Amino acid sequence: MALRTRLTELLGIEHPIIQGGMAWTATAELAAAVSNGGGLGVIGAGHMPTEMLRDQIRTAKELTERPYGVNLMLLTPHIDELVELVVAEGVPVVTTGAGNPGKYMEAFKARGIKVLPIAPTVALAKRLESIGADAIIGEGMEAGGHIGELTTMVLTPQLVDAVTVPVVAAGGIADGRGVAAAFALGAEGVQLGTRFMCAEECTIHPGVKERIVKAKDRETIVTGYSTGHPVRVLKNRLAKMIEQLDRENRADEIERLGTGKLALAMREGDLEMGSLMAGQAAAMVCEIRPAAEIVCELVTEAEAVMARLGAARGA
Ligand code: TUI
Repeated sequence: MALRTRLTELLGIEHPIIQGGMAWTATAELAAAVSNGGGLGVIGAGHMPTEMLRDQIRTAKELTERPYGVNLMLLTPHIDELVELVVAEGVPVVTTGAGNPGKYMEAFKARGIKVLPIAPTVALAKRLESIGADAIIGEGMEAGGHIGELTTMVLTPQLVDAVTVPVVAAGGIADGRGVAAAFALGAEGVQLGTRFMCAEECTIHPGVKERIVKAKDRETIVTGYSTGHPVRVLKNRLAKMIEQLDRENRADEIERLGTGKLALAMREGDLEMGSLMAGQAAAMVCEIRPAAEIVCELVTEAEAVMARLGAARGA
């Protein structure tokens, strides 16, 4: 089974499946497991101290011979230092989120690093292509964490029409049907976060995995619109408190209340006062499985869907 596209060619991977680089969640262990399964595993740098990211990169290098990536969250205050580190370590692939990586593009390219920025709009995608992005990850607002305004269904085909580099669809994809749908929209790869949170190798607190497995269709909410950085999370006590502050436009207090809460959820398993960033696809994640099995199942299912559609057309 193989879905070969310009993305698999570009990254030197077997399957066009990228694992979202989730802060406090996507550690070297998860990234290596996804890469060993033939996808692209990605370490989520988030607000990680530089030394910790160095350890994570070195661990990934020990655990896999295959390409892997690092996601850089551009809002982090010490981003310059993190960029310097990934360049020095020669990380094969960088994905970026929450901003425009333009300032760092030259440094990445000079080291031969493939750059896949996440873009929530067509305008930003075009700008990023013009400064050398190797592919664009279009993330719809079904995704977890920090999100844009457009849905995956609407964003993906517009990106495909607007840029010539490969487009990767993200947001709301949890199974092979979603992969096939993304391909139907013209994407040449997909990125999944929430599904990989429930990989066996994902080192988050087991309580969070259980919450995702049990999640129903209306379990997530978007909070923090008043801060300019809306985030999708699973509903809990913290989300309700932030929702109230949002209504009162108390952005400063939301920032204060939110500090450290992602780690509180993912590392300590505080399901009520932690920030349970996850996408709408949580409702479609029903089990905890090894990452390589998830990658394999996504591809096998997607191929079956596409074969079925092809057969239906021919009938
Ligand atoms: O980055 C994400 N998801 C994230 S980052 C994160 S950590 C965080 N915590 C609190 C507040 C903010 C972040 C949790 N989840 N996804 C990729 C993504 N990037 N979604 C949206 C964007 C984005 C937004 C604006 C990318 C570029 C952008 O550009 C604005 C501009 O033109 O500079």
